[in-house]
Amino acid sequence: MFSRILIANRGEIALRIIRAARELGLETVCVYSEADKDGPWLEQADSKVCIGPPPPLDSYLRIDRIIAAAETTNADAIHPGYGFLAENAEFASVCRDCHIEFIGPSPEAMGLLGDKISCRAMAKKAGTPIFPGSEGAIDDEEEAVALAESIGFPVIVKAAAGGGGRGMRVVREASELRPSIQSAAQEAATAFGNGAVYIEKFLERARHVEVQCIGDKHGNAVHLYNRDCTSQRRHQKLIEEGPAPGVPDEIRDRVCESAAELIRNAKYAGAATCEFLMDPEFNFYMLEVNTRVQVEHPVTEMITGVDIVKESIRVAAGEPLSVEQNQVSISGHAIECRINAEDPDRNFMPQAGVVEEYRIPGGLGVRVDSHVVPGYRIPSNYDSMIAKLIVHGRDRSEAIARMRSALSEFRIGPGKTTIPLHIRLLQEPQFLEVDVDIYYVERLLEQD
Ligand code: MV4
Repeated sequence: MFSRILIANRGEIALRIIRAARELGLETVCVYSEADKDGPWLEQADSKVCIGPPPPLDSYLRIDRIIAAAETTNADAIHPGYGFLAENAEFASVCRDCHIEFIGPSPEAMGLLGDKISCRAMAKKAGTPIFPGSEGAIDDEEEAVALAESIGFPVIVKAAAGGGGRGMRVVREASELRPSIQSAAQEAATAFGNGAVYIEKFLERARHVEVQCIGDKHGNAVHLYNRDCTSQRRHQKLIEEGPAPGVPDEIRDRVCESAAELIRNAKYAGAATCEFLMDPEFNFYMLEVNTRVQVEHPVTEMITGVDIVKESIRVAAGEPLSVEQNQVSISGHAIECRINAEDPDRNFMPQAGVVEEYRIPGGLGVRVDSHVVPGYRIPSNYDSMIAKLIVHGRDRSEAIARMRSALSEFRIGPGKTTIPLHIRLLQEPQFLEVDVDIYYVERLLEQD
């Protein structure tokens, strides 16, 4: 096992990693930017190193400075958290070259699954269902038109290096295909330095279901069941829950096992999430794989009891997974609401500034993952998520009632937050009846 790990992140996930490291008896080093010099999580770390000014490009994305901080503090490993450098294969590779363990997949596994074209090929081999679409990158527009005709419109053009909705074009008729391929490729080349694009059948009405997986360096991989992340706005998730409600057990087991098989096939070590779209008849198709620990990982921790962050550190150190598939089971239901410092009534305008009032809810089955304390100043340079409220109940209706109670107990001010929006969404008949698709929140918000 390691003796000291460096945390290349900030906010609630930095605190989450500190907690896991401490339980494992490891020391922690936090790197931080000048904007975060008073960050409450830094008080929980054993040491801290300033790596630059507020803009992420000058601090949390500076590979050279993070490596220098790890070397000067004698850290054996680096946990990247989510965002920033978490899915950067170059960073994982530099860590390896510097004999520092990257707590996540190898650069090879990250490359294979992080590139959406190669991920589709891997999924095909593993038997994980994918949408009908192109085999490799589109290199001939003539062929692409013929393929789209055979799949049937609508199709969607996506960038191999894309994700989170960037570089996508929905194409509804043949005449639009060539211009869409060209503009998507152009956008992807500029944004990601990789202009490769592919096409897939476009699914109009779908839920977003994902499977939490984790693999070790001994060839083992398990799934920790699924989550539903359909409640989103502009690719920003608002509510996540697990297990995905209303999915028959037999379907749930098939989607989960097919995801674990993909991770096992890729010889993947670390936490991974396989994203799927599921249609109203419960057909499912893999979208992409996230090669990191996700914001919503606590949902899975609450229903399985597996500490995903601790497990990710253990497998990076070469230890085998602490659980086998037949030891993983679902207990009850969990829901997470992302509490963002944003004003939903003003187009989700970020609310930077001092949090004067901050009182968190508690009680049976209530968990708050947050770095905020009263008097904390939210910097304007980073993500606006200031807390995650996660509840566990014996079933979905108990979890919903518990979440509504906990949301109404939460006091944050004077800035606006997404709490009132969550209270509203948890009363929506569509949410309660799981009559949802990936656009339902946006449609609801358009109505007011
Ligand atoms: C799709 C799709 C429909 N059909 N692929 C959006 C982000 C990226 N993860 C993939 N995305 C989509 N891919 C096919 N073949 C619809 C989306 C999509 C979406 C997916 C998940 C969650 C929210 C979404 C919002 C808009 C579009």
